[in-house]
Amino acid sequence: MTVTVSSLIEGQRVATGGGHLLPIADPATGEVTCELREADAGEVDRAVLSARAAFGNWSTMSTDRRNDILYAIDQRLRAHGDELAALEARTTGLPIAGVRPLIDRAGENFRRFAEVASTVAGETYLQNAQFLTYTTREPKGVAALIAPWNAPLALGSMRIATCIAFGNTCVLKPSEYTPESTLRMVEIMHEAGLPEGVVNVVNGRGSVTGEALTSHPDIDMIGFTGGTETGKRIMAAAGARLKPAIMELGGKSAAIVAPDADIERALDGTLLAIYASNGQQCLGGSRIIVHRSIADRFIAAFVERARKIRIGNPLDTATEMGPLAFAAHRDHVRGYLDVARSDGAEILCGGGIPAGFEQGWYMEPIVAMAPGNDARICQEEIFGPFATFLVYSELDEAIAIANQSDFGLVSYVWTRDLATAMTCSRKIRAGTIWINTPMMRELRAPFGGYRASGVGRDGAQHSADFFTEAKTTSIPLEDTAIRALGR
Ligand code: TXE
Repeated sequence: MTVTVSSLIEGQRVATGGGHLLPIADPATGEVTCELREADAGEVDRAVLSARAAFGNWSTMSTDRRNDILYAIDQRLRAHGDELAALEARTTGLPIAGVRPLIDRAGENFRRFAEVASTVAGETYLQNAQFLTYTTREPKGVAALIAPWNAPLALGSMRIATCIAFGNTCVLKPSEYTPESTLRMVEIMHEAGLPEGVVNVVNGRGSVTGEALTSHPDIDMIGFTGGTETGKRIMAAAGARLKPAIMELGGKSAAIVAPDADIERALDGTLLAIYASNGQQCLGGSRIIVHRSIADRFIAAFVERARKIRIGNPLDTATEMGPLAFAAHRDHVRGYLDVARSDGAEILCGGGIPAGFEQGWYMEPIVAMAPGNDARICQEEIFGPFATFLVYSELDEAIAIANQSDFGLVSYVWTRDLATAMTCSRKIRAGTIWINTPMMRELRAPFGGYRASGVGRDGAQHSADFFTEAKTTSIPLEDTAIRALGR
């Protein structure tokens, strides 16, 4: 059965419209199960007008009242957790065991940023004895938000929560490969009491719907999570209209495994960091840099574990790796097997189509040994289950390898030595350093990338700074003299 999806404007799914029809296949079977009716520029314009119309009430609603709604959204998303997790897993190919906690995380995004909004305060300045100066923060306006296909609900809810918690309204465009789950999430948000027009969803290709949205004259800022090349195009559109943009882009993150590391924990952590979410994550630890003294043992154990990863249907709770999101992306990732060989790298395992999974976009997790960090497989974001090993002797060499990258999103360090940990924390040029842990998010802390990994930071005060305007007001405390001209 094929469903047709399109936009959601003023709290309602848009049923009619002449937009281009895009077939969307189920990643596990390759069969078309959904048709996306693409929002054209006219539909995008309606969505922006809806967000603008809703901005007046939403931006002037008391923070406490807004927070009541955000807390209700958190509760209702959690209450629909199983439904949303099944929809997200089926339409993205992500194993449901990994997706289910991400739905609670989506709810938490609204709770956390409501908490931040309830603590936003201004400053007062009395250093100039003649004046009282104080600052306030105001909602910025209507945001164009663009989300990717690798974690539609976790990343889409982060974009929405950081925007509306501070009194803004928005139009969100999910990826054209995974439109369904975001529509359902936003419907549930309205059932929780979200006023119509605060969050609108338009679906379609980036080159059509995405460009119509980011270049719309009546948007005030842009929030984007996606690839670096697309990020450049969106920042160019923002620059043309002088709109602020926050960008969470690609990565090619290093995981350093020191000789004193807890080997079992480092194995678990490095496997998870590259193969979780079917390897499709910007913060994937794709370059594993192991100390020479433990390299043979560690890599052999890693390959043995990679070969045993349970490949299966994303809706099966035992599945550890499902199909990649769409056919072209699976081909893109497998294409790097030839790149690796031309790099002079050695493929240690994986890359084939698992027996019994010829339907859909399945592939075996890949492990490669690179000849050096200048290899393409070490420099280019593959964005799939493709782990690349490098070997080092001295810590400064490992840090130099980690930093020799266009990207700088996150880095992982496995060590029991405090000096090693602090040296890596200080010297690795990446937005987040995880020591002895796989990825974890502290939403109160800033998150974002150096260099090609992004512009700006999400998280607590950093999101408040981006999504509000700071205003300064000064009032004389006494009759101050004013120079009289022209008397
Ligand atoms: O995502 P795109 P793609 C990386 C990863 C991947 C590469 C390309 O390396 O291989 O990006 O992936 C919308 N104006 N990541 O092409 O193009 C698009 O419709 C406005 C990392 O699948 O970045 C979608 O909604 N919007 C990333 C969103 O941008 C445009 C997650 C992301 O699409 C647009 C995904 C335009 N001109 C991919 N062009 C992460 N950081 O997690 C596209 N879009």
